[in-house]
Amino acid sequence: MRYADAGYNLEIDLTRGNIEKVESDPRDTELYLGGLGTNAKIMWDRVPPEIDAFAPENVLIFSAGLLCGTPALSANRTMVTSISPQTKLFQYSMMGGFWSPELKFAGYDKVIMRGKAPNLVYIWINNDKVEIRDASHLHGKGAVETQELIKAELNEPKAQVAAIGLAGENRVFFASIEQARSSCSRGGLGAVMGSKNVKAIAVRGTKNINLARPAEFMKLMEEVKRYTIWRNENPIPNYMPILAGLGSPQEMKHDDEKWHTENFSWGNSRTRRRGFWNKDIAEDWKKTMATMQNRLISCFNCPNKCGATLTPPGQPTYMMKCFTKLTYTMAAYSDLAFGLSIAQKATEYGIDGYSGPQVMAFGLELLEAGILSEADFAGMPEDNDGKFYWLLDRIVRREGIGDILADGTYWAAERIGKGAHAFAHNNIRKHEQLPLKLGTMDPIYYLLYCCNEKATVTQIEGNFPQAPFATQEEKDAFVSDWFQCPSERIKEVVRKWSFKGEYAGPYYPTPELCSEIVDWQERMHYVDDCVGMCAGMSSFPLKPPYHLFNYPQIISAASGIEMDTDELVKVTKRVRNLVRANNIIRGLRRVDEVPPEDHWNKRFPELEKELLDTYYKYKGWNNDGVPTKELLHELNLDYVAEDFEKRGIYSET
Ligand code: MTE
Ligand code: MTE
Ligand code: MTE
Ligand code: SF4
Ligand code: MG
Ligand code: W
Repeated sequence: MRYADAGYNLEIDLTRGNIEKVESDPRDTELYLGGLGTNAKIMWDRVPPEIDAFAPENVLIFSAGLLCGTPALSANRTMVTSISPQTKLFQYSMMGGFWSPELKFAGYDKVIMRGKAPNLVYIWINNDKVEIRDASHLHGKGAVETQELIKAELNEPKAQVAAIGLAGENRVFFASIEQARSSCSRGGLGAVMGSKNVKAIAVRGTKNINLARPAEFMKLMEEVKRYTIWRNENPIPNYMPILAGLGSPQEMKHDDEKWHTENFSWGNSRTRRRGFWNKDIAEDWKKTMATMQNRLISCFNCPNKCGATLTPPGQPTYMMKCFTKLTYTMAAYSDLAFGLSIAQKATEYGIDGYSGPQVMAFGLELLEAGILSEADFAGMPEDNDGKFYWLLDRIVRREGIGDILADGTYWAAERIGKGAHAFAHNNIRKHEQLPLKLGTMDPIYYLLYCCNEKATVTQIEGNFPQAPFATQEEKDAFVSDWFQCPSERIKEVVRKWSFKGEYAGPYYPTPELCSEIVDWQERMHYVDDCVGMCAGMSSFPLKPPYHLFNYPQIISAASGIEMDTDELVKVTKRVRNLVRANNIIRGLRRVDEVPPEDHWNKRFPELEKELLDTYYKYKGWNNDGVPTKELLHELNLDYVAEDFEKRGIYSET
């Protein structure tokens, strides 16, 4: 009997229309847990680096995590994995909501798609009955609309549907996949789905997932629940309200946007607007939110409510959360009402709320600079908000200038030439980043920006505070009940870390300490992305209910896999290196691990070099960022080392 795992994957060959239910290898679950981990193994085995993102040979995987479908609070993430059209690298995006528990209840851990359907289809998984159905009547339908249409047509109101919109069908490089209140947003996986002619995947399941030691598991969950309630009643004092409690950043709950609007950049990540936030704007935006917001909502089996349903006047209702609240507003130098209204249309089209607005602002900047001409924008309205609506329509249809912008800022600049690359200035690995531009370099951010394998979300949010606490009392108080922290050294950093003096950035924490902190933050992200846990209960907030010291028992009681903290850390290392290996064979090297050049006004080239050197060494990678043979051997990844050897990767100078 399999525990926690359903034990079966669905293998779908879209070209032939062939569907197989295939038993998975329990040894892979032990080695890679599930979700991101086992996805990375499948990608490694099946998709060599010569395969383009849109080639039929590329594989697109929708995976539940190991704990999804168990009663574990907030275990609801679906990890979607493929090759990204934008970065040309291994991409994983994820969505919460309700889809992956439903897949587990239907009896599967993953849906693995290869090939390309001859015409637009959707997949309908109803327990043991799986069909590929015609979707020609859904051409051009919205990503949210499609979910409702499919449920109605199947007469299955309880089915969970993940769908693409027009942007995905037209292979916009930043097309998303939308599901309920969730979105698999970054890196253009919606375009990969579109390239396979798959409009949606609907799933309904009514089976159970087995637990290895149910009584023990439920006892552990009681503790998680108790601590979650306590932690939500006790937000971290003097910390940004959106990050002081649990969950993903609480943008739907909080109205005060002074910090974002004055510290993040507006337009195409250009202008910081000091002194922007005032009483009138605060009142206006508060009113907008009060008018449009219906209620706060959760994902499957989660006590938090990070999302909201919104109804902009005269528009359909949609779901929103986190920082997408502000990206359109700030890209267009407009107000919140505009941002929330255009986001409804963009969600229906299915585009990433981070890249989308920046790409539009980038287009307008090129027009202003004379690199693009009026003729390129023929027909565009005069008013500011109208320009963005117009551009959105052109991009998702790939019409005129929209066809070029639909490739994202990096590839658009490549096509436009004439110095356009200088305007694509906010990318990591060819992909738009959040428009955050800061004064002085921060060494922890630096490493996460450079080296994070999920380059589309920096994952800077983590169990370590984003800034020092102001007073010694606060520092000591914070550390006093920090049982989630794995090392005394890291606690010592929080006790000492200050805004000024000997223990201020960028030289403190030292590169060695930064490596240790970043390694811990990453580890937590990798566990979450393998077991399908929401980061909002684990790797994102300070002092979360899930951590390195209860995770091993929870995973073990659920799956029956022998596990302690050391073993769990080893698994995360294995997965992290396997994900990286997928990128190394696609050419990723040290030269690619750079933050946007103007991310900080003040840079420290020597310190930056030392940070990267130290971090690589800490990780067991060579000076070019390639995992060494010794490390790969230690992690049971000899097959990766052999492949690197064969490709001549170790003999490069
Ligand atoms: N959970 C995991 N495991 N991995 C992640 O990257 N991102 C968080 C949160 N939970 C994240 C995660 C962030 S920042 C947000 S805004 C929400 O998930 C996004 O929710 P969605 O993907 O369901 O839309
Ligand atoms: N794009 C759309 N369409 N909808 C969203 O909710 N969330 C943003 C961003 N882009 C969002 C979006 C947020 S808050 C985060 S953290 C990232 O997507 C998450 O990226 P992922 O889904 O690729 O993990
Ligand atoms: N980048 C930095 N430097 N710091 C952050 O906290 N958070 C990520 C992303 N990139 C983050 C970041 C996530 S999940 C979101 S949704 C957005 O930035 C907004 O994060 P914030 O609202 O905490 O600033
Ligand atoms: Fe969803 Fe928020 Fe719960 Fe995460 S913490 S599962 S984003 S409601
Ligand atoms: Mg997502
Ligand atoms: W977010």
